[in-house]
Amino acid sequence: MSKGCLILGAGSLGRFWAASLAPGVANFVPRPESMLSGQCEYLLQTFQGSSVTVSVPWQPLPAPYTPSALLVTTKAMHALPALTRIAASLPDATPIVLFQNGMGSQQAVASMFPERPILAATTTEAANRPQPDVVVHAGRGVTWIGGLNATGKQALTPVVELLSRSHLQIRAATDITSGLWQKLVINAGINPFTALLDCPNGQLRDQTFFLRHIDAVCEELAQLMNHEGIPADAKNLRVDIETVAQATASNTSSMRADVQMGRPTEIDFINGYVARQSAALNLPAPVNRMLTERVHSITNTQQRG
Ligand code: KPL
Repeated sequence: MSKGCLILGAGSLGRFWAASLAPGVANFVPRPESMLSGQCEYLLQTFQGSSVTVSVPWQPLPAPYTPSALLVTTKAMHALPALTRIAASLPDATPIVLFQNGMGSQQAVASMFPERPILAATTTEAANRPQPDVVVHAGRGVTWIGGLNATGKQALTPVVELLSRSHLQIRAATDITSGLWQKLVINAGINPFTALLDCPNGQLRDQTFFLRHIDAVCEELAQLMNHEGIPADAKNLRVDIETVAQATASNTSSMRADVQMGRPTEIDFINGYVARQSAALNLPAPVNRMLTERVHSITNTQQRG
């Protein structure tokens, strides 16, 4: 077993995990074409409010040691392209742990690399990056990890042990796909509405547009989940969504933040995934499709403007 854990994606989530792992364990993988070397330095504002300076080495691949795992903390749309570019320089046995929001990108990685150990994680830890060199641990939560394929399941215990060396709560999931669906429900019910209405999570319950459409979003989700063998009831899904929106009332959702910063959003892996999968199964999902189109249209307008 080696000491080095690689992290692909040095955004808020990647920096948060690098800072949380035991000192000296994490290394960021630079993009193959980038000339990055030396240390990536930034400030972590802990949940208790103190500031800690963090310094994480950039480790071009192949690494001079056997990596204990590769954590992929990119946005959903970058996960497969980024992994494809580094895969030849990564040992076949290195467990790959996918931290993406939504659904679709994890399955694409698992089918592109069927022989590699692939795991997925879903977390309720909240981290944001108000400035390029500052990461804020905004909310404490639990991180569930589970194998997506047979070799991923075999790698679960060492990966959970590795990540448990952080101060965070890590749990092994026997069925991570259900966990991914639960997170998808929350993101599908909060993220597009907060992005379109430009409001924090806690204000959704006062918004006519949210109140008009949330039941249909939940019905379309429940219909698809039941079809995929994940038992779901639309009314309970709405309760789950509203509970998280209130628990994170002052949060800016990741999608609202992306729109505010003019970055591409993960809508195609959230409501867009629900709309596409439903269409493929001949199930109606007009509201998830409408939300996907509206989020696309505000980000397209930004790009033109
Ligand atoms: O995960 C989130 C996100 O912003 O992507 C929620 C749970 C909606 C919290 O903001």
